[in-house]
Amino acid sequence: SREAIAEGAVLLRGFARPFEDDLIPALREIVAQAPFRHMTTPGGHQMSVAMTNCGGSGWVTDRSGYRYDGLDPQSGKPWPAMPPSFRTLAEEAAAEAGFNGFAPDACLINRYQPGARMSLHQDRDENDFGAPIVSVSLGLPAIFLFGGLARSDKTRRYRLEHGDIVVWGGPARLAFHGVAPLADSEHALMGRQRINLTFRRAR
Ligand code: MD3
Ligand code: FE
Repeated sequence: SREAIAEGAVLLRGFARPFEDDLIPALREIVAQAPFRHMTTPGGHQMSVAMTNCGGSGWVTDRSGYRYDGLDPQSGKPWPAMPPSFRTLAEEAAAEAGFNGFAPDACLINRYQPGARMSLHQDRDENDFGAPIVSVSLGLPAIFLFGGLARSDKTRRYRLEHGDIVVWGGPARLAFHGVAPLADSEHALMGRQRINLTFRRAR
């Protein structure tokens, strides 16, 4: 199903389900090369969400700031390549939402264990805000908070479940958003965690 949640933002419920048998093993291989880690924000706080990346550019944060980097700072090696199944899924979801020709060069992989959250923020470390962001939810459900262009704008809540995809483009691209603390439960395929893949055109 295709549900407009704001101008430029489209929710595709269950769109990733036909891909899960390819995504989950590919994810395991990425994590074997570039393990999840809790990065430090410029303010010196450790994030409750653990992260890794695949693709030519990876999002990183440390005391010096947020940036995209072609190398994993933990290993000094390039991030694992973006698996064909990841790229195809992101391209097909973007096209379904009206963004033909999306060519992501970055896939940030977020791991939420029970209690992990992401406070309200904007994604503005990318070079081209004309490209959408495609986000894929796997595992436990989460309450996603979607606000407006000002931090103080009221937020709406969406429950994102395993297999759901949201495509964020146009005027929604710079909206404030966040994730409420993950409730503890067990998912049949993914266990006690939520994984979110965010595909971006970063550089
Ligand atoms: C709305 N991740 O990694 S994905 C992030 O579930 C991030 O892990 C969340 O926010 C997560 O930066 C939310 C949904 C999402 C991603 C990017 C957006 C929503 C967005 C950019 C603009 C507006
Ligand atoms: Fe974000």
